Amino acid sequence: MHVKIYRGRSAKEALTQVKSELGDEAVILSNKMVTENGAKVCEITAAVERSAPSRERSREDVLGEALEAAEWTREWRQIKGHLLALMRPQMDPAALTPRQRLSMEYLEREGVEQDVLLAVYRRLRADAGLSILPVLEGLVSVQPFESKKWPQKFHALAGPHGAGKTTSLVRLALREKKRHPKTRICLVSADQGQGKGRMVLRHYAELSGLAFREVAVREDFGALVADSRKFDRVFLDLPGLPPGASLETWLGSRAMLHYEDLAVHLVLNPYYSPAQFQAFRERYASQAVKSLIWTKLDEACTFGSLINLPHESGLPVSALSCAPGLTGSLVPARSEMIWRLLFKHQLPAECVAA
Ligand SMILES: Nc1nc2c(ncn2[C@@H]2O[C@H](COP(=O)(O)OP(=O)(O)O)[C@@H](O)[C@H]2O)c(=O)[nH]1
Ligand SMILES: [Mg+2]
Repeated sequence: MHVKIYRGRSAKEALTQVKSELGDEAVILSNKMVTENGAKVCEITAAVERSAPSRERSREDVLGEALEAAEWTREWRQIKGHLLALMRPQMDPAALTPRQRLSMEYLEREGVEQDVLLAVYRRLRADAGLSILPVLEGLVSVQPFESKKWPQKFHALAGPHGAGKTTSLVRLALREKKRHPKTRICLVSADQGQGKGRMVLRHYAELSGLAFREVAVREDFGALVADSRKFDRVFLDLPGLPPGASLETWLGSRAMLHYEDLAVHLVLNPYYSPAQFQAFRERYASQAVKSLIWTKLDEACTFGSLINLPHESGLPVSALSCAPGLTGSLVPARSEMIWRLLFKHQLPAECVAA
């Protein structure tokens, strides 16, 4: 096995070096922020099996590689001691097979929360032959953002400031337009406080020959619905909400809360702190929210939140974004993409290629 350390100003920069030198088969052994000449840099230790046969490896092979990489195991044990011994009394490490235990330790290191680990533990304990992947697939559902899977005409993107709502909205609309050129699309800015986002939307609507509307007050949404026979798909850009505000209240005040042909998608970055996730979960909790869109995956160093949030909210993941550009950087989610991110820190191939 060939092991090498890469450093870059961002995880993306370091990953690009890994990919160009070691190729797609590289396994990420560790990923951390370090200080170099007084500046914070992302340091990635990667390895590649030089003699590995070039056959398409099964997902269990990929998982095995990640779990058996001795370097991270040693490093992690030194830092944390034996994880399961420290965990709640409900979890008896002896009840798991060594590989199951290793999988649990890996998840802990990725930032998967204790209550999720407990749910995983319960499933694994019940079946010694059970691998971690089907358990995770049971915890995180996926509903790819494709027109067949999302019949609603109205799609709104909600989430914190800077999460990537406006760019994701444009990307979803452009993707739809490219795949189905005849689809009549309308972009809607409901982001009254954010002049820039509104201008970006209007600009892209004009450039791409899409309709553009605004929703400011309660009556505007009703007018949009009345006018919506002209459109097959309507994408709405919602504002980031300040502390104390709630999405339910905001949607209610625009007569959007109970509108059946509307799906709201919550746009989040995977590297928010647990406290921020908690605050956003409360602020954006709503029956109207139907999926999660993860953006800025290229800037994350660990991916435990990709398991935590879907498990806690019960929401499926609909799309993943891993670059700031507007074309090809956002892809409909697939289950495999989630576990490749988690266990290999590998961004979706379609996304990287963009
Ligand atoms: N690196 C990276 N940047 C992104 C991604 N998605 C969005 N961005 C950038 O994040 C910034 C904020 O995005 P914007 O859509 O304006 O966020 P909003 O405030 O939620 O509408 C912009 O500079 C985007 O280009 C992504 O997946 N990766
Ligand atoms: Mg915006």
